[in-house]
Amino acid sequence: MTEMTRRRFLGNATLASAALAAGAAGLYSGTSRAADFNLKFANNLPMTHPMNVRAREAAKRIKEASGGAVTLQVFPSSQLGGDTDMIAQARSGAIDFYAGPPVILGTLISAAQISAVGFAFKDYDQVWAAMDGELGAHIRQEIAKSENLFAFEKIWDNGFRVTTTSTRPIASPADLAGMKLRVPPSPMLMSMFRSFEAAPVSLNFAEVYSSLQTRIVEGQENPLSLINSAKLYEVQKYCSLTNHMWDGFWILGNKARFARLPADVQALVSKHINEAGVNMRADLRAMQDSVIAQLDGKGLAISNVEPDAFRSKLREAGYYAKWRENFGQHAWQLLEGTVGSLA
Ligand code: X2X
Repeated sequence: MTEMTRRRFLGNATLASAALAAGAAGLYSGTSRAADFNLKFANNLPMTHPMNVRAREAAKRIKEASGGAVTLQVFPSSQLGGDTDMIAQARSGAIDFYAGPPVILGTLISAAQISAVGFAFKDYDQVWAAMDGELGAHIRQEIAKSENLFAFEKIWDNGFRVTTTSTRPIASPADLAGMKLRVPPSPMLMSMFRSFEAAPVSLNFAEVYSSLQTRIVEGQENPLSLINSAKLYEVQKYCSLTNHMWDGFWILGNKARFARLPADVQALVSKHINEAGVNMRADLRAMQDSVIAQLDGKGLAISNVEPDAFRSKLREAGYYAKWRENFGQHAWQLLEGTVGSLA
């Protein structure tokens, strides 16, 4: 049975005949051969984060369903390099799949960062309506226009970004003035924190913990679940619930490498990657309530902010006008169709 399943996935004629010959000679059992398709998935998140828990589960399901013919190797924690490197590797085909945050993808494909406009999405209902709907489809089309990348249908979740600091809590935009804050390599985040007159420093996530520990920067901004799983509470004092933007991860594939896979392998991989994404969204949502209590228990001083003051400051700084022009009227309308007017 296993061997028959394997054969179904041996779309490549050479491999198929080699397998048949080897099988006829009784040279292998279905479980002892190396995989025929060995795929690599790299990302920047810790092994314990729902992204990697679900990715490993998908890998297991893909292996089982293909009788061992297809393996998906998961490389968490920027093991293959920081995001800037991973994007380059996904583009060149050195890795098959990369979890690309819209904010970082914006360095390459500006249209991809529209989902990260500051204080746009108010809750997850708005996020998934837009990202599983027309706005998401528009963004995937823009990504697919790039020479060598495409995005799977279901975007994965990172979360609503909040701000942690070691020096002072952030209650109003004025508290951000002059603050040395780590942000990902991201035009959108740079633009936003410059509009707040902060001093944003762009660093890959792999360097966040040490840059906070050595106080090269005073703070950083990331979703609560990641602040928890990356243990940033060990090197930060305050956590201000700015919820200044939602961010996720497009699972990006290298076009040429994916196109070389047989159609049934493509379908199998797509199904399990999309399913894993939907499941990890639910995992993160289920964690949301408990994570604040956990971080509080670990000594972070957590406080709320009033978002209106932040939104007004961005408006006054011309932030929304600038990005509306950058993304164009069509895309902006798709965003405002879900979140309401941003002007
Ligand atoms: O680098 C970050 O801060 C992270 C992990 O949130 C992203 O991937 C954008």
